[in-house]
Amino acid sequence: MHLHHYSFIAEQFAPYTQVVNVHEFGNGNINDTYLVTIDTALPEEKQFVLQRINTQVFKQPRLIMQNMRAFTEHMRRRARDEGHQWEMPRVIPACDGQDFYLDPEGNFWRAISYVHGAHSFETIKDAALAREVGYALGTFQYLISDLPIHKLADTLEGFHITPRYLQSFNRAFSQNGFKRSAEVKHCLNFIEQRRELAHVLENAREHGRLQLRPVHGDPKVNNVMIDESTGRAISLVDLDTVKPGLIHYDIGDCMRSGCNTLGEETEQWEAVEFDPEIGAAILEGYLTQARNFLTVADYDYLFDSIRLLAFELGVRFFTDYLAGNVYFKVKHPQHNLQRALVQFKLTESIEAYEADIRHIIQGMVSPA
Ligand code: GN1
Ligand code: MG
Repeated sequence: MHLHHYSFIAEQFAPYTQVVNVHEFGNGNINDTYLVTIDTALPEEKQFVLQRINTQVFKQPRLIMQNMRAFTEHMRRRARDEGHQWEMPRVIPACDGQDFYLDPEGNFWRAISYVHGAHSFETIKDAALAREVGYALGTFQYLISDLPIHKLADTLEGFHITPRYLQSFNRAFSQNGFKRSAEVKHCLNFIEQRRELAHVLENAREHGRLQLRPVHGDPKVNNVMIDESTGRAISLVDLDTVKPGLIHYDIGDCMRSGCNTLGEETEQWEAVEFDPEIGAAILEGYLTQARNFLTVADYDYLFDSIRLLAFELGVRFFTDYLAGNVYFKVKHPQHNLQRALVQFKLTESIEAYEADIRHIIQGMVSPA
């Protein structure tokens, strides 16, 4: 599409103002994201985020917008009432008052405010940032924790239910005649050896040990907004997957993202490792907030969740590779295979550090 076309879309959310610039923003694997600059004197309104929702993945995008209205308002109010320095992106309505714009081709567009004076990082370089990332997740979960889950629609059915991803893997595996390179064989073996693992959180939920709560769904490092002047986390963005779930999905996802300091896009998958010091700092920051709402059973599944979410994402990438790259955006045909290898190597490293990670968690449950 042409810049001119994007300006036209952006204008649907900014009537009466001149659109100065629209450029691609971030590197999301699902939606298309743009940063729009408009001609206004108000610094906090100069830019906003414009997104085309991938409706192959999010089949009911209107539900996303409904959720977003409900929980952002709730969380903003709670943050203000309790004196938290915290920002929630705002939904920007289109000219006709709706929370989205459908273009003539049927694409679903929405606009949200940009968290002004803040930026995010792709990977974690030091313990101070790690603590902020953990703090961001804890604060987010805390501010949303009193919103009854029935007020949140399910925007993506089956999201983070690991056994379902294994079923999809089975289907993709049986339907596709693919070349079995050494890497593919490695992934197949890796999954085979860990099938049982996939059920750990869902079993705990079925047995009543873990309960559904509102979750973020995608708290990876680059979704944490860090205030440029203070270095403190002030927001956790990318809110399409906020829905009822297990908070362990969030903890595991945040840890698999933050503790892989080479990043999930590295081509050197064999060098990927879990960094236990970064892990300890993320958990420390997280628990400053989460200590108030975690149960004893919640702590019991922390290690499992860290291991599981890395494994799950590996299975998801590998399945998409087998299925012909239909879910995650790719830059080349082997991209999802490479990403799967990264997550599996990370899983292996988490397994190797199991005793240390459990020790770190134990020390935080009962501080000396
Ligand atoms: C996808 O689109 P993005 O990058 O925000 C995915 C997450 C994965 C992530 C891996 C809806 O998120 O679950 O963890 O890629 N989102 C969805 O980078 O599937
Ligand atoms: Mg996302």
